Amino acid sequence: MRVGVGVVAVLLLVGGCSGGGDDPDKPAAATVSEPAAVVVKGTFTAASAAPPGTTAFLYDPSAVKGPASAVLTLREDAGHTKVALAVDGFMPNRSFGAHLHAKPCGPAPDDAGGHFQHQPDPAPSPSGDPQYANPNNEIWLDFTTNDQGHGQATAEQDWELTPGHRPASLVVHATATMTSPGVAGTAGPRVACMTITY
Ligand SMILES: [Cu+2]
Repeated sequence: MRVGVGVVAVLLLVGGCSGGGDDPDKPAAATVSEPAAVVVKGTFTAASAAPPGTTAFLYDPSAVKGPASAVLTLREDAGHTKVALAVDGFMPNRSFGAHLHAKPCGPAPDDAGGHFQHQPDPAPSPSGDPQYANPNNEIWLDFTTNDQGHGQATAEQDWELTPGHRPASLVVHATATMTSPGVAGTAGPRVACMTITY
């Protein structure tokens, strides 16, 4: 089932309630099988000291200025996927690369695997082919922080995520994402990672 079905179900439920009182037999919105939006929040923990169960790792302490956190929102809307990222606590006035990756985060930067791709590149990973490693086939969320270390980014794709094929993590990289053949999609070392839980 596509995540978008959940959005439709919630809208119908809201519409049905507008004409009269609440029907006690009607299931609450919370029982809809899939959420309208997935919101993931995390505070990055130094990977070297991360306890078991950690879902947001910091690999490079020089990328942040004090405690750093992220909020990632994924929303399906009429066949489109809308993703929003907001971060705080990163080094001010600096550009970072950011992408959604295929695997969950772990203590090692490479644990998150390669980029999530809507149409997977048939070539061995990592994919540096711009035909696949581009912001229409992947989800890129590069951001530049302000004076306060706050950054934000949005991306919109004309395809939907499905439970069988969707990203598992957000990875923040040290530099902005490159687009040239051979290096397309690369953005320097991985500085932080947050696992996406659906
Ligand atoms: Cu990446």
